[in-house]
Amino acid sequence: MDRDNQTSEENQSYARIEPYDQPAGGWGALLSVARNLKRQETFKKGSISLLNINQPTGFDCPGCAWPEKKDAHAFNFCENGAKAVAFEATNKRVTPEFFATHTVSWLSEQSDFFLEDAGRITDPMRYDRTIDKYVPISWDDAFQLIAKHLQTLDDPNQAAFYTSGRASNEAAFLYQLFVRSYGTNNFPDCSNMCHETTSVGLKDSIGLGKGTVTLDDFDQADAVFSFGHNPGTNHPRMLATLREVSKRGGTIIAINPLKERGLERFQDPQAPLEMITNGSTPISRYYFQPKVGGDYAIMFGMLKHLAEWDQQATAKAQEGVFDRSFIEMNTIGFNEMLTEVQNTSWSEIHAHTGLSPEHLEALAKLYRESKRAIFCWGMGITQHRHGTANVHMLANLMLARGHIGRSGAGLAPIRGHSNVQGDRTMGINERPSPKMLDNIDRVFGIQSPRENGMGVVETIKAMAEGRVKVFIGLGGNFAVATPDTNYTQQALRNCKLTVHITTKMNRSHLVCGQDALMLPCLGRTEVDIQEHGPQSISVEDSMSNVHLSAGRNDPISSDLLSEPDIIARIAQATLPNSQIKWRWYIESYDRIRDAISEVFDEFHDFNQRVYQSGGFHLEHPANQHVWNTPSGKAQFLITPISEVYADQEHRYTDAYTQAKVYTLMTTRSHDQYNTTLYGLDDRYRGVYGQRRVLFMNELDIQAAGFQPDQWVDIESIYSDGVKRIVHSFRIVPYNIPRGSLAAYYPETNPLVALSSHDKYAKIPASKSVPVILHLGHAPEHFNLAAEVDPEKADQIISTAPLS
Ligand SMILES: Nc1nc2c(c(=O)[nH]1)N[C@H]1C(S)=C(S)[C@@H](COP(=O)(O)OP(=O)(O)OC[C@H]3O[C@@H](n4cnc5c(=O)[nH]c(N)nc54)[C@H](O)[C@@H]3O)O[C@H]1N2
Ligand SMILES: Nc1nc2c(c(=O)[nH]1)N[C@H]1C(S)=C(S)[C@@H](COP(=O)(O)OP(=O)(O)OC[C@H]3O[C@@H](n4cnc5c(=O)[nH]c(N)nc54)[C@H](O)[C@@H]3O)O[C@H]1N2
Ligand SMILES: [Mo]
Repeated sequence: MDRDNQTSEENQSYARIEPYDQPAGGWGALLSVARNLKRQETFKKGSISLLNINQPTGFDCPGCAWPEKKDAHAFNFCENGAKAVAFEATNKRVTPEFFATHTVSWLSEQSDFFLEDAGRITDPMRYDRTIDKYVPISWDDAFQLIAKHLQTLDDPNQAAFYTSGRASNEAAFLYQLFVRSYGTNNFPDCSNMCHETTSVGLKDSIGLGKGTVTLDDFDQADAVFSFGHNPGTNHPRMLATLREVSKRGGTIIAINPLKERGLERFQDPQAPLEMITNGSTPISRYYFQPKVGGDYAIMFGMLKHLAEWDQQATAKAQEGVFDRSFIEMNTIGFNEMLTEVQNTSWSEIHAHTGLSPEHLEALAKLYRESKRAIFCWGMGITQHRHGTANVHMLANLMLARGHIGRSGAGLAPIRGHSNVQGDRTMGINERPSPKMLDNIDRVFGIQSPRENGMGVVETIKAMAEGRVKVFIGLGGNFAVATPDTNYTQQALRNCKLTVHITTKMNRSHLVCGQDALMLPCLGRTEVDIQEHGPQSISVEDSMSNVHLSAGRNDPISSDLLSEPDIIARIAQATLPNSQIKWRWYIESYDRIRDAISEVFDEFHDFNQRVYQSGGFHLEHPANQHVWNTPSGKAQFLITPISEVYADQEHRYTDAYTQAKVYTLMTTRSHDQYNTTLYGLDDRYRGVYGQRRVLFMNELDIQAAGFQPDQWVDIESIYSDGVKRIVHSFRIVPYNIPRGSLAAYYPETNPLVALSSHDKYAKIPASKSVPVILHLGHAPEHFNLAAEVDPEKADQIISTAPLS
């Protein structure tokens, strides 16, 4: 059906707000899987693929980085993993004929949903500016074009090489080897928008920027604290683990401004009894709703309570609260930290938490009472101007009670992309360690550049200022995932060449440099056949388990190359005098893995170990109380509260001193994978058929003189005075603390100033955007913005493009 034929009535009746009273998972999840497979015309193929997800001989789910259960049986996937697979394993194809009928200008007018839903790209394409269309190009010509551009730059640092976290270890390793052989460390990475604060913060605190727990620890923990992540949507397989914790009497404590359904109740689609009886398992026993950005003050307050209780106990000659012998043997900075905590008044702490003093004390007590505690966290902790400080504080709390290196306890950052952690391990890092560079140089006889390169924020600025002229993206959707959309897209257009190695079309491919290429690659679900036969790739999950992944499906087109192959061919064309036998590595990926084991000690006997069922685990040295920090000890690090929250002062510009400034978090709906939209519902939050919604506290709505359902424009306020505004968001009354707002990313990315980021890790502060609201009106595309009934799955659905 043509979408223009839909009556607006039909659309509006589907676009609705309807609170969801069911648990997360359950029949709703199964129904959604079936619908999504149908929509992608993949029912048969998709179902075969689903059985192979996360199996010892199958492929790694591209959905998230949550580890697989060791005793994987028939199913080891979830609703949103199934959507990710269906989206990749679709039968829909974007062919040269498609591009011959559509100009890039026309495509740019279409929604992000339309672009990606069009299907898999089948052929390498080059942008032809004279006709404003993508036209086919041979692979060889494409590689020559890249080579020509890279060879004619004045300085290798004028090129930047982006990685999105789905790239395999093998692809990532070759990519960094090529880029360093070429001569730069410019590795902007999706991690720069995601868990970089974790990587930087944990490296400072415990010597390595990774989590310390494994799945087994969840079997022994007595308390699991969940700070700022939404497993029901983003890591649904984690709910099965949390369900087990809850069932055996462990305490789960959620700290989240939004009441997320997955953190409240879960019906496990793989537990027959629960499904048949329509039962569910409560997840969190305690749910604390701080204001957005309140976590730092909360953790600071927890420490202050612990310190006071410790003093009281020792005064009575009772056992203290802190693990003094652990602290003595393993750490530095404890007393300095305590002094800072003691010198900070309760009123200063309470001003920023958004919790009542009683609730804060109760939370601290829960932590004090736990003998084996796990801290989990996600974007609610990392994507703040004080994200690294947040991570330091998580580590402080854990170290103070000796919870690191103890079974059933430790730090569990919940990573996003399925191999984002592995890409970093493989050397995708703009600030590489000298040791790694020395190893690479020794093994390959090259001279890696020693100066640090650029991450995402610096790269955007450099492109805008003409200092970076070639942008190459290994996956991802840089133009949409990054902050300050208008500025960023102009920066990309400034480039001489933009290249995207990709499976599906997205907006980044339409924001072209003078020259632009789209290079289609194999996806995870597809078989990758090279000289020595079918190849596997490897990935590292959120808990440092490394294992193989091999697709089974026939490739969607005979003209696709694998990611490692594309990288090797770019390298060969660009560096004709290189001593590295690029294409030789592609004949068998075992050779890439052998090379990896020569560079990284922890990957010794890589091939031998990774072919064992389930792969192998990379030990975190901190669990053996080995601290690879400058001091050789774990480090307590504290930032004064006044410094953390000082940036709030900069929000007010003269023109707006009278306006109420809210803090907006930009977050994910249930029907999206980052910039990929699967649909327009956010089931657990009761939103259907639309995405331009703004969650707001009822009292704030009243106080501002607004009404539910009213349309508003959102404007962000930064001291640089640049006007950043997005139009036509519908107010949805919601259980969210006063002063805090929530809306979906990426529609709100135009609001996030590039300069607003964590000081150390430079992650854009996309969870704390200072905004004011203006009265608005329904979007022009409102009829299009309404999704059609999902039962009519073959219909086109569309959202308005980014403003
Ligand atoms: N289906 C699906 N799966 C995904 C993704 C996806 O888009 N779709 N994305 C993948 C990626 S790359 C990532 S990084 C992860 C992201 O997974 P999450 O870390 O869950 O990311 P968000 O959806 O942004 O949700 C952030 C959560 O933090 C809360 N929050 C916001 N601000 C604050 C705050 O100041 N304090 C606290 N305590 N909480 C806060 C929000 O209410 C929300 O529950 O998921 C991965 N998995
Ligand atoms: N405001 C705001 N902004 C954010 C966030 C937020 O919470 N709020 N979250 C941030 C986070 S956590 C992240 S990780 C980033 C995500 O940033 P990115 O990783 O850049 O974005 P994705 O949307 O995951 O990329 C999707 C694209 O990847 C391509 N793709 C999919 N599979 C493959 C594959 O197998 N190979 C290749 N080569 N390409 C493939 C497809 O073309 C698809 O369109 O966004 C960040 N931006
Ligand atoms: Mo992420």
